[in-house]
Order: sequence, then C-alpha cells, then structure tokens
Amino acid sequence: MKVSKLWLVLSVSLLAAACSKQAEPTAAAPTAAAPVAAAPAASTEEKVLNVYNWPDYIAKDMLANFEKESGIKVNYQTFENNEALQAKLVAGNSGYDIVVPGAVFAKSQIEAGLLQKLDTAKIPNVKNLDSDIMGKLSKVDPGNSHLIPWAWSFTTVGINTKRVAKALGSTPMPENAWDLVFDAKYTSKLKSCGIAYLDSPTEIMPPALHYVGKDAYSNAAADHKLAADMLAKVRPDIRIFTSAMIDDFASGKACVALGWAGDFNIAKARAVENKSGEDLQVLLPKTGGLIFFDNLAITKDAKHPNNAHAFIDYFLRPDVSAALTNELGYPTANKASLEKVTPETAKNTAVFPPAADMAKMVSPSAFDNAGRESLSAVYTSFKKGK
Ligand code: SPD
Repeated sequence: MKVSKLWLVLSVSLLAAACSKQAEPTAAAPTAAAPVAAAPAASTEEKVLNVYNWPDYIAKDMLANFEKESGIKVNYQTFENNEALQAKLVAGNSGYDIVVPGAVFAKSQIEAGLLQKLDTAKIPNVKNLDSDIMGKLSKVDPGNSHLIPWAWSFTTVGINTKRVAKALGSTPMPENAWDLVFDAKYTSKLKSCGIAYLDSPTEIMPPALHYVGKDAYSNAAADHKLAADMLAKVRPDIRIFTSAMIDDFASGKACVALGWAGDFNIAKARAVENKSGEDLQVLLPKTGGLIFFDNLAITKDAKHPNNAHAFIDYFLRPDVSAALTNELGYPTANKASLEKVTPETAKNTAVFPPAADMAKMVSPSAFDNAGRESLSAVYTSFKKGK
C-alpha cells in the first residue's frame, strides 16, 4: 500500500518549522532534564538492550549518554540492507530487542507478527512526533501501534564534482541525474573514476523501475525485465556494490554513487573533516528521488521490552533526535526536535529538499512476496552480469 504524499506534507511542515527557528540551538548532548522513562517492570529486567540498526545511523554520543543515564548496557550491531534484517526476523530468536526496518518491509513484518505492539504509556515523548507523519505512517502500521520513525531521507545520485567533470570531458551533465548511473552514454565515461551502487534488490530495482517509466514498486515480472534490460547495458561500468559507501565516496574512490542522500551528507562532512579536497554534491533528480523511512520496532521475542521502550523514549527527546539530524544529515519525524536543528542543517536541501523537489519524490511502497522473489532473481543475474 502506498504511503501517498506523506513526504510532501512532511517536507513542507518540517522544513517550515526548521527554518522558522529564531535562536541558535542548544548543545545537542542530552541534558539531565527528565530521567529516562522508568518502566514499571524494569526492576525485573536485566539492564541490557540489544539493538540492530543500519551502519552510520546514530549520533556520536547517544548510546553512551543513554547508558550513563539509564544504567542499561546497549549492545549495538548493524546490518546493511532490509533483506538481512528480514532474514534474521523470519529465522526468529534473533536476540535483538530493537530493530530498524524500512517502512517498505515493516508492513509485512507487522502482518507476519514479527514485531510486537508498543506500549505508548511507556513512551511519553511520543507526543513530540509529527501527527501528520504518524497519520500517514498508519497506512503501513495501522493505529501507529508498532513503529516509531527513526529517520527518513531519499535514494538519489551523489557526485564528486571535479572527478565527474574530468571524466565526462566535453559531454555536458545530463538534465536528469539518474542518467549518470543508468545511461551507458554517461556510465561508459564515468567508469574511469568509479561508479558505486547500493547492494540490494530492493534498493536498486525501485530506482531502475522508476527510470524506465514503471511504478518503482511494481510486482510485475515484465516490468522487472524491462528494468533488467536497462541495467544490463550499464553493468560493465559499475565498479562497486556496497550499502556502506560513505568512505569510498568521501575518499574519491567512487566519483558517482547511487545511494542515500543522508549517507552522502555524511560523506561530504567526512571529506571536509579529512581535508581530502574532494568536492561532493547530492543531486535532486529531475524525475524525483525515492523517499524512504526507517523505524524503531521491538521484536516479538525481545527479552528486554521495558529497556527497549526506555530507549525509544530517550530517542524521542527533542535534543537527542536533533543530534541525528545535525550530525548525520538525516531528518526525523520528531517535530519538537526542529527547534534544535541548526540553521545550516535546516537550509541544506540534501537534508530537507525544497517543496518542489519533494513533490516529485516517489513515495515508499511495498512489494508482495512473488514480486520480491522476482526482483531478487533479476538483481542476482544483473550483478553476475548474466
Ligand atoms: N547510514 C545508513 C542509512 C540507512 C538508510 N536506510 C535506507 C533504507 C532505504 N530503503
């Protein structure tokens, strides 16, 4: 089911709020304002929490601050794509209390009973969430009973401006940024400086389907074939497949990347930090990027559900959510955090795209099981170059 136009509402409301901020933000580090929500049964639960999240997706001090304040020790591990998380959840007994599925996968995970209902009485900071966004998210999670948004961003194209200009030579930049990664006219030139793709069927096939004029979340095998034919033409030019491309992009190893705007924001900051001289730019394709939303959820067999609720509540403090946006360039659905978003971040169009660009974005949706199988087969052949 489509989460229709959630993202336009989201961008307009969040950006307006962020831009209307008057004063400098306070320090992002959590203060001793309110104690971590004490869960009634916390005393019977060991002080441990096992979290499974995407890499490069948490503010620097969040875990240490939460541990210090709550006395709960957090074991934190990462996965690189929704497929990897899905496999763990389906196998059961993952050992994880909190996981962070994309909305695209979360709907079927809720339906399959892999995630447990949240007890919002234990999450008082749920009041900080943007009600418009939560209303739209209820199409994926009826009654907002299982998911708390962690962060959102969009899949798009990032470039290393100087290296791309050199590799393209006299060929001008295309009007549509997707051409840089999907049209052999460009990829054949850019392969000399390195093209990187995300590495998962559900990350590559939706933009490829969108590029060939099909529904990005089509389940039709014929549409998959069309996208596969297009991809086959550029396959020889793709050097790197990885969903953790920040360092490759920041260091200049890849000059063009099909990836997540938030990760490109991190790469940009890293390039500056490392004084590498690489000039990175996040492009907003003419035909739109693909919005995604990742969410905190508690596994059905979580051993530490009270600690998990306490962690979620902690994250929903305005300053804690804002640190994710300010440090990494990933917006959240925490409306109350916008006052703490720095003016520099608020005006960064790769964090909060302008309304006109948001209007063109593709909303998240879900594949059915048959569609997902077909996509996997097509993607595997594409990667093998067969
Ligand atoms: N740095 C990791 C960011 C995780 C992004 N999740 C992307 C899901 C897109 N479908």
